[in-house]
Amino acid sequence: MDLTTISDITMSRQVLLIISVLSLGAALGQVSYSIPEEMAKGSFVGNIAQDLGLDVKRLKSGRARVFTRDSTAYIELNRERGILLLNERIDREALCGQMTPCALHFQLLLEDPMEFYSITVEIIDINDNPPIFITTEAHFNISESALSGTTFTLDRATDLDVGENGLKTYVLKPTDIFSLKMNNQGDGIKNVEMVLNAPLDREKNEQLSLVLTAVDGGEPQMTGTMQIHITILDVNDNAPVFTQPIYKAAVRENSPVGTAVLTVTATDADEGSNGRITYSVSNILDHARGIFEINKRTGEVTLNGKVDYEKNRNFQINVRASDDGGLTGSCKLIVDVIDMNDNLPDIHIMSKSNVISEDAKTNTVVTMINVDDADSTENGKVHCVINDNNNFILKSASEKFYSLITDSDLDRERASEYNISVTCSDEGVPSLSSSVTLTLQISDVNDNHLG
Ligand SMILES: *[C@@H]1O[C@H](CO)[C@@H](O)[C@H](O)[C@H]1NC(C)=O
Ligand SMILES: [Ca+2]
Ligand SMILES: [Ca+2]
Ligand SMILES: [Ca+2]
Repeated sequence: MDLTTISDITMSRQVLLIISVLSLGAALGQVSYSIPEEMAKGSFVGNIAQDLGLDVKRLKSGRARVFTRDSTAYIELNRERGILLLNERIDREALCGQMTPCALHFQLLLEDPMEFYSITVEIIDINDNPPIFITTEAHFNISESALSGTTFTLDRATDLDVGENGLKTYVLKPTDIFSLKMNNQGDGIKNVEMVLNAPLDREKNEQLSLVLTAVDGGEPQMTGTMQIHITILDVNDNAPVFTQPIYKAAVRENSPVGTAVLTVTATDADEGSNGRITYSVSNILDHARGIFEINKRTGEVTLNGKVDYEKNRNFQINVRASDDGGLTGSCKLIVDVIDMNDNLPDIHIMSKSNVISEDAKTNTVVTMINVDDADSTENGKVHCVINDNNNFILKSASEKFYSLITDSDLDRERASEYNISVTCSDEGVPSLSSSVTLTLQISDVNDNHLG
């Protein structure tokens, strides 16, 4: 009486005939058949007359018929041929769901004398249902900082078939970032989870797509799939980075407040506020304080004070870029000041004779002059000249030093006083110049004899 001995489901029918020891006179025996589901109406089920050892005439005379307690008569008796036929196509899933074995139980009744035989027809499952996911798309939002080993529960699939034809396993692809973990929960139902195996990086890959496939164990195998869409959520894992570590700029001295110096730029790979940059001046020496201003949104550096080449020829400013999450990057800004010709030559009389004797010899030094110009290069190169070229020479000792010397004999009687103007000009364009006037008295010597 063991139906589980029916092992080969590809064998469409197999008969077990058991003649029971009778307890109630009329019940004579039991016959079992097995047929696959989904056979067409009219298909042969079993040769009942032969299997019970009954003559077809006896079937006729006994008005043999099939008796079922429930109303559906799936199996009918062909009395003329003594065989059982399928009266209606059977869907095992509709008839038994997940119950196994799935069998029809009915009796063959005969009259004169009254007899009955119990007949069992087992309906063998065929693999006519694929595994199915209720929802075919799943969406996950996963932080890029999620740790390896984090698990995410996936929806299970169902397969209406039973046994080997039922759901067997799952496959997740691709396998580089997530793997699949199935926990058998004891009742044969597998809990499916995907496990993170590799670090995520939103900046490299913001969307991931995977396919979960459920497969059954039937032959041929059937499958069902679910798309898994993953959005990687940003965390603030990138600091702002300047496009250059050092920026160089030049600004003319005396440029007005508001003059643009240059624009620094930093980028941040993160998203939204994690990537929104605020620029600021982070570290500035006293001499540069207040002279430069940075636009915190655009990074444009402008002049906010006066730059004077003669005071500072260059500035070094540290600029910081901060994102809203508090990460920072920095760069250095070196600003050279371009000299403008804004200084007059400065004439300084080092020593001076106010009076000179008229018999002083040629080449007598009368005055020593030091001239300086705070500007640089051409703007600071100075040449001095005098207005009197007859009696005096302005002799250059070095670039910055001049001596005024006598060039001829002086004669008080001709001129008792000289006003010598010294003019010093730089080579700037336009040139700037300054002048001083030296007044020199000629002292008398008794050189005119009365006669
Ligand atoms: C993922 O995040 C988006 C945007 O914040 C949201 O609209 C969506 O509902 C989230 N999805 C899930 C599955 O949490
Ligand atoms: Ca089936
Ligand atoms: Ca199946
Ligand atoms: Ca990020």
